[in-house]
Amino acid sequence: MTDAATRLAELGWTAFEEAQGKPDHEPVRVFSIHRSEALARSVDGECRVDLAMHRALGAIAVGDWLLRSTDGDSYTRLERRTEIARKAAGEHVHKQVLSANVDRLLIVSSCNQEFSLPRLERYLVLACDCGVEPEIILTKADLSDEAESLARAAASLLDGVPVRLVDARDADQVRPLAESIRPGETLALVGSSGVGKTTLANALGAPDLATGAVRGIDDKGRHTTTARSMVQLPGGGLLIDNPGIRELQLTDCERGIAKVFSDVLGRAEQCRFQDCSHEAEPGCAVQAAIESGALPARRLDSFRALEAEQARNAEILEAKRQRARDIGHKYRKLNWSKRARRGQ
Ligand SMILES: Nc1nc2c(ncn2[C@@H]2O[C@H](COP(=O)(O)OP(=O)(O)OP(=O)(O)O)[C@@H](O)[C@H]2O)c(=O)[nH]1
Ligand SMILES: [Mg+2]
Ligand SMILES: [Zn+2]
Repeated sequence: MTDAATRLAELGWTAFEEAQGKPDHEPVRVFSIHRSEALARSVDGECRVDLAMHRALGAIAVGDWLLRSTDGDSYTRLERRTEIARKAAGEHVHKQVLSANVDRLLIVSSCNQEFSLPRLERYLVLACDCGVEPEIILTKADLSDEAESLARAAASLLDGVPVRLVDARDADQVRPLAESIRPGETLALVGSSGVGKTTLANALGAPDLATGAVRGIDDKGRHTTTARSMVQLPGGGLLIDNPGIRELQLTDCERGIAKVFSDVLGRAEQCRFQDCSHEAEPGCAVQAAIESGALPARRLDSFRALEAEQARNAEILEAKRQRARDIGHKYRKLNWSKRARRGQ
């Protein structure tokens, strides 16, 4: 590879983006987004993208690839290899892309009151749905006597999911994770406030990022990190640190649910009735597995809750998309009849 090609690969450029490249256009990757500008990096160094001047770009996310025309006058966003999206916080249902073109999602949880299997299941569904490799990092292992059993419980949630137990402040304990990062690989840290995402980023060698103490009573963090940003790690690889997520609400993610809950769905296929609700029907294989102890009842509850949530949000999103399509259609019809009247 030429020097420029190597530097581009180090920024996370892959064959997927290469296939979308255009002559006379320079690829730049978005590292952070501020009110009116995005900070991006190309093989030649840092650059700023004035978002007010380039409104046509639409919503961009940290990790996005843009193509800048040689005169610097225009930008286009490349199609995303993967996107980590959730239902945006608040009453209204709309999808918010948290990070783009991520290869591995580091789901961070801590060995204290914050640890919750249903929460981990949510994040696993998110990762599996968007085709990103999930990995669970349990921090604050130094503060708990039951860290090993929490790690086993976390590993039972998805076949083959790696689980690492660490004191995130200790670079030696974080080293195996650091050594597993491939050059040009993009990782994103997600999890509640105060679990140690930024502490972990610092232990991985990220340039100094601020961390904050948690409250004594309930181990909750104080939302120290307030903006998403990506950094280049000294050993290669790119890392996106996210602000703590209060509540991860899923949108349409049926694929992710099917993957994470294959134990429930596999048994559901064996039920006598195809439309079994797994309550009290005769011949229900799911209830039989729960009674025999092969399937924890908690898994069925989690599956039901997530399935209902994604279906609700997906339905509202689809209705919105349909409304937007209808408005577009009416608008095009109106323009067409105006042109027809003008005899164009
Ligand atoms: N004992 C111990 N403390 C830790 C560990 N990881 C993080 N901490 C401490 O937990 C507090 C919160 O850490 P942060 O890294 O700021 O947490 P965060 O997840 O980035 O939080 P937000 O930015 O608010 O989302 C800091 O005081 C850290 O020193 C750990 O593994 N062991
Ligand atoms: Mg932080
Ligand atoms: Zn059933």
